[in-house]
Amino acid sequence: MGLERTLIIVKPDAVQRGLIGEVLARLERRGLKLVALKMMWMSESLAEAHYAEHREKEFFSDLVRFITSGPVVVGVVEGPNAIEVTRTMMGETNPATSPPGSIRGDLALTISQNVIHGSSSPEAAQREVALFFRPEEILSYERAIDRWVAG
Ligand code: IDP
Repeated sequence: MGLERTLIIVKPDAVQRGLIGEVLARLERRGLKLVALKMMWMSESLAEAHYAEHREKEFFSDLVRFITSGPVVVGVVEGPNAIEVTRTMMGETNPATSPPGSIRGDLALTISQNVIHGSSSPEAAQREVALFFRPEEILSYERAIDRWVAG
């Protein structure tokens, strides 16, 4: 079974709205394992590096301004197909077309304030996890439930 790790960010809108627990609880309830977690205020340079693929887009400066506008919670979640599972749970980039039951479909309204980031591919996950966490900040541990959710 292919265990994957992916980066999640609870964005500033969700922190301000008191949704940290709600977002993390959904990921935990699915069975995903948090293996790293911290609260931080992203610098402009970290935000620009994280969103480098969007550098040429017209919304880039708004995106960097938003993601650096307040504290975020950044984590690494691990599990079978963690990258795809997290993306599916997030819904579409635009909350307006995200189905009910998804994080964005239940908790967000606009594309610029869409509550959560999750890495979009194995390559992105590897790059983004390394951008936010040192190797020793990512923990390896067993949970008693692992054989019931990741067996
Ligand atoms: P994702 O977060 O669903 O992976 P990306 O295409 O990687 O979506 O875009 C990163 C973030 O940039 C989105 O979550 C969203 O907040 C913002 N964004 C994407 N497209 C637009 C747009 O057309 N207008 C404004 N913001 C956008």
